[in-house]
Amino acid sequence: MALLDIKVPDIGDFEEVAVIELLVKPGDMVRAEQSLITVESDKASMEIPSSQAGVVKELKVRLGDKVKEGSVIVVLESEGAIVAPQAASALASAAPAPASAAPAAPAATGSVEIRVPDIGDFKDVAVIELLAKPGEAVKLEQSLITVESDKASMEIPSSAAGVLKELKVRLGDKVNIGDVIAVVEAVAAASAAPAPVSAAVGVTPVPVAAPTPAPAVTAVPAHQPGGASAGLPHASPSVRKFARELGVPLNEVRGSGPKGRITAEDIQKFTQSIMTGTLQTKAQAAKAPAGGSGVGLDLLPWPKVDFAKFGPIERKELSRIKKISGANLTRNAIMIPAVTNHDDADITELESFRISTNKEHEKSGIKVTLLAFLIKACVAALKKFPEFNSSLDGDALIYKQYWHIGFAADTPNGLVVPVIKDADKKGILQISQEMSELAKKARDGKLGPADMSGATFTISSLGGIGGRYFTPIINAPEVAILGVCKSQMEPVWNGQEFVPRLILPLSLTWDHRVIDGAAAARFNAYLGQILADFRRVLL
Ligand code: CAO
Repeated sequence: MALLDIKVPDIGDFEEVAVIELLVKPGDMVRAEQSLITVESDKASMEIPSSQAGVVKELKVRLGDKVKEGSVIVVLESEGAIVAPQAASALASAAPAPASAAPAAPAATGSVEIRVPDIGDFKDVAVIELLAKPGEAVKLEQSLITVESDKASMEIPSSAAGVLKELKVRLGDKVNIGDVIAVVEAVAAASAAPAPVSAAVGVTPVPVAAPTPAPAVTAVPAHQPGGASAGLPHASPSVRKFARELGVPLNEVRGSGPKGRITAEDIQKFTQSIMTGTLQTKAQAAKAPAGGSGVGLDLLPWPKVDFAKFGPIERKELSRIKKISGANLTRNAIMIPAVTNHDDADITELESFRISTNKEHEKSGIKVTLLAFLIKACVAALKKFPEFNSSLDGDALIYKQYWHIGFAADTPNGLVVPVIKDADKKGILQISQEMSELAKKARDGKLGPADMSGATFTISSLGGIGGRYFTPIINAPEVAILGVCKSQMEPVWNGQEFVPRLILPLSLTWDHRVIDGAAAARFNAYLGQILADFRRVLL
């Protein structure tokens, strides 16, 4: 065992380059040639590999640090003999293009053959990306293809501005120095050098691969908006490889790294969004037939509107609660064949009982709420119609022998659903008290997972706010939810005359895979009867 400093090799004209990615962490086993960090100048990015196999003892650099030739980046516990740190100096020939070696802008008209430039030790490198299509206008230095060896990947730019007439290579083709990769119908650039340029012009000098270990270099990656590579995805070779392995279209991934660089994590998140169905690739969207294929949702992609075009805007991130509940609500709204039945309950007597009870218990500090009565009434209805207190498990129903009732609570950060456990065993006073405690915890953002789990049925009450009826979304894996709106005095025909009664609007949403319309109508009717006269619970 020996401790070995892995240093930045000779990286050509690069004076000081920024560390933009850490690819290993202390404790990681690394292979010889495995990339340790990615550095970037304004001309290129490159991965600095380890010259030895071993275990990372210490990372000597942090994101944003500036490094240059000879800077120690990692201390490695090497398994082999100590390797002279200068090993990396063999990289002299791996120097990427000097920053100053920008190509002379060629002025050419007519067909220009674009050839693979001198790419050093590379032989038979594979074409891994086609970055332009025939018919497209290409700028001078715009990358046309990406090639990759096992050491590095690089983009081959066009040496002429014009229209791409023909691509001479296909994905997977192997190319060598001098091979024609494309034909561009060139237009003379105003700023072009007057000297005539032969058709097979030399392109932007590109980084040269070196004997082992070579930095993996992405040529022409300087990702400056409006720059030559603007519009091209900005990612290191290993990230590109990772994206290719997963079939992720890089140009559809939003980079979260510095200067919009795409990181491995961005690729993972993109893949997750595709897998969970929250995102579609352009190719998937294009394939979606108008009538749907029965596979997935085949939805159109989400409309992208530049709102700022129409007026001033402000962008604010969704709260954590909204992000989590949004994903759940979307799944529940899409996956459950839900139906909502609206009904009314006469709560005239119940409300006067509630008011008198509150007067009686004034000193106790407990406020008896309508919601507490609703919870008790729902428990009675759930006991009478047990499928409303069930959950789907594949082709089976799980009937729960407990009655835990969730209630939606509005908080400054979004909607949460605390749960009154064993509501069947508790009285109205206890439920009222627990509800007020849970509602306070909810508003203070102090609810724990235990406070919000285990519900068998949920009530969403907007009664204190207003409205008539609404269609609540079922809180899966529950199979029904009761929405309650504001009660109001209404004239009700009692057979002889209209009498003023306090009417409570109810909206019951139910999962049609589990519950039938008739059962839902019966559930609502029974709930209404109990709310009208709680003595019915005793029958
Ligand atoms: N009809 C008429 N008035 C009602 C009522 C109803 N259905 N329900 C409650 N009220 C009245 C109460 O009488 C009380 O009035 P006073 O202040 O004059 O006594 C007032 O509204 C507040 O009621 P409350 O203290 O009983 O509270 P609540 O049970 O209505 O609400 C809670 C508690 C946590 C449910 C509520 O704060 C809340 O967050 N509601 C919003 C839930 C929600 O957002 N649901 C939508 C989910 S779908 O997006």
